[in-house]
This record gives sequence, C-alpha cells and structure tokens, in this order.
Amino acid sequence: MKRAALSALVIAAVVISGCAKLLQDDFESYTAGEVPGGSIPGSPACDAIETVGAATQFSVGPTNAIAGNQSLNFEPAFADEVSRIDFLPCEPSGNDHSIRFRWRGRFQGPSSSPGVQVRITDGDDQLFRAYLLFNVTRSSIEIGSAGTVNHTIEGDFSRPHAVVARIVPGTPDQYFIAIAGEGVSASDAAPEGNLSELVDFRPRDAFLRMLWQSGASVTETYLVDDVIIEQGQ
Ligand SMILES: [Ca+2]
Repeated sequence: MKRAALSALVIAAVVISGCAKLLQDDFESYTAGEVPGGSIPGSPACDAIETVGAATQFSVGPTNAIAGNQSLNFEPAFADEVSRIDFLPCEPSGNDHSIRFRWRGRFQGPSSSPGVQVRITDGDDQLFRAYLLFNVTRSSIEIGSAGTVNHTIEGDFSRPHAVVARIVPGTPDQYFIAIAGEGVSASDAAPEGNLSELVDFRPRDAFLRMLWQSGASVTETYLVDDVIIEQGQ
C-alpha cells in the first residue's frame, strides 16, 4: 500500500499536465491478432508505428493484458534476426522543449533472458546520436546512455510496471525517469542524470524503439501498453 502510494507520487512528480500529445496507443481499437503498423488509430493523427521482423512477433491481443482489454505482445525473432518496433511521434514544435516518453510493460520470460531493449533515441545511427537506453529483464531495468549503465533498478518486472522518461534539452541534456513496479524501492524509483553524448539531443527527431538484440533462445515476450509521447514546456 505504502509502496503503491509512493510509486504514484513518483509518477505524478514526473508527469505534469498541459503537454501536447505527439503519440498515443492503448491498443484497444485493434482487432485481436492484428499486427500494428503505419498510422496509429485515434488522436493525434500523425503518429505511427513501424516494425521490423516477422508478423508473428508483433500481435495485439487480450492475453495477460496490462491495461484495458488488449496489449501489444512483442516477441523476439529466431536465430540472430533482429525484431524491433518503433513508435514514431508527430513532430514537436522545436528542439527547445522537453519531451516525455511513457509506457507500461510486462516482461515474461526466464531469468536467463538478456532482456528487451528500449531506446529513446533521436537517430538510427546510435554511435553518433544521443539516446537513453533501458534494458528490461525479469528482475531489473538497467538505464544508461553512451554505452554506460548509470542506474540499475531492481524489481519484479514480470509484473506490470510503468516507465516515464523526460528529456530536457540543455547544456548538458538532462533526463528524469520514474519507474513504478512491484518490488521497486522508493529510493531507486526516480533516477536522473545527464545524457553523456557527443551531440545535443534533438526532440524533433526523437522516437521510442523497442528491440530484441538477438534471436530467442527461450520463450519470452514483452507486453507493451499505453505508449504516450508528449512535448513538454
Ligand atoms: Ca490496452
């Protein structure tokens, strides 16, 4: 009870009102089994999803849904193939506003799994672009940038969890994160820091990417729901 209240406070501290939505998908308006792709149903009109991989790796359905009746079920490919999904927001009004990324997730797989990667990035070529990396496994979320892990959050991420990450452009660019989930201690729940990158983060080019680095050696999936990208002040 206490933990839930604290988590709510942490999320509330990062989520402030009055922001323009650049992307929203709750996966409720898809047909069960549908593969998301192209324009996302509903408002805003200009957001989209792009997938790379076989259709069987991305399906919307009711199994273990996190919020509402349906969630996205994202599975790794076999062998060394990459599978990924990009959430592409409408273009924000400039590079000087903060940008916030939110999603709910649920990792299903054994503890031996290397996990799923989530990247907040402003370009495909990561080596020379700014990005924030989340590696989500059953028992931890590692958060880093420029190849360095800055925070390791422990919890039971086989249970539904929520992540909010805000990037504030500046010198340096800063990030503020809030993680709510079972077993996450209040002292770990709100990591923040500076993006250690060679170049400035560009909100106008930013998107959310989720990917499995390598093929499946075990049965695993990442359930995703309530993906929201917003422009801040
Ligand atoms: Ca949903």
